[in-house]
Amino acid sequence: MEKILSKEQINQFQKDGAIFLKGLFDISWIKKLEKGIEKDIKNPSPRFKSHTIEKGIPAYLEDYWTWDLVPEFKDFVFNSPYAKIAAELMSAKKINLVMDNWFLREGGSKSSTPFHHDISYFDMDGTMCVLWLPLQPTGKNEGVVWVKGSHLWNKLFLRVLFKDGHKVEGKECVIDGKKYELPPDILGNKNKYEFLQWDCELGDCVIFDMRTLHGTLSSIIPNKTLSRYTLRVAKEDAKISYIGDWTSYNYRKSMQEAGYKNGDPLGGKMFPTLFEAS
Ligand SMILES: O=C(O)CCC(=O)C(=O)O
Repeated sequence: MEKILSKEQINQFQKDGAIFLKGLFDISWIKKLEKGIEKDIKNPSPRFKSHTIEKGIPAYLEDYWTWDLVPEFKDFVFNSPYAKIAAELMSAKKINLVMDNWFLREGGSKSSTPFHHDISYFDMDGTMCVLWLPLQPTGKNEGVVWVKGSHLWNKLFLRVLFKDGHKVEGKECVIDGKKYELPPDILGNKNKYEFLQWDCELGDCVIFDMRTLHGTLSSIIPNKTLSRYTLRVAKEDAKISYIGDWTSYNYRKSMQEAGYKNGDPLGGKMFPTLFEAS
């Protein structure tokens, strides 16, 4: 099968923990996802939320795990080139869905994304990556930034809530020999870190390792509404691993009700296979 990415791009992703990819997605996918968000807002899932506490001001909105509720998202998840790109980046034989989200920051919203890494939000262990696909042209000071190389720190940080105030959930602890620490104060020590940030045109994206720290760095508040679709997928080494009490209660409950047990490989109804090397 013909390769989409070069060896240099794959090496860069593995070294930096995030890579900018120019024009990989056809504009028709972007329009489709935009339409998906419009539909989702009109008929949201029970998981839809605003991270902005004050009412009546521009908000920072999110819905997740809606791929099987919104046909536009389902089409993207199964038929866009992402699963194949992810397989190349992670040298995977097989790619399974972990979870989809969208985020929409209304123009003028003061709410921001806390620095976090996605690995601590999920009851899974293994090699995973995340697509960050802006649905409007988004300047490098208007989205999130990535802490270069942070996926290789060999650290796990507690989950931080996106709701204003950015509360850290749970306490420092060791679970199954893995230490979960308080996330570092990135904003208070900006000069200690190297950041990756890119201007994105329509069709451009960033793909990052599930362990790479990212969040809002700039204090500039975009005056236009910006949205992005994000999609997490896993390589064949990923397993179900129920971790601390801070992981999303509803998500875990549904996984347990669907019969997923510790150590199970990904697959089945909730985590379908999206790509398999022939
Ligand atoms: O784009 C955003 O607003 C947040 C994205 C993010 O932090 C994530 O997908 O983990």
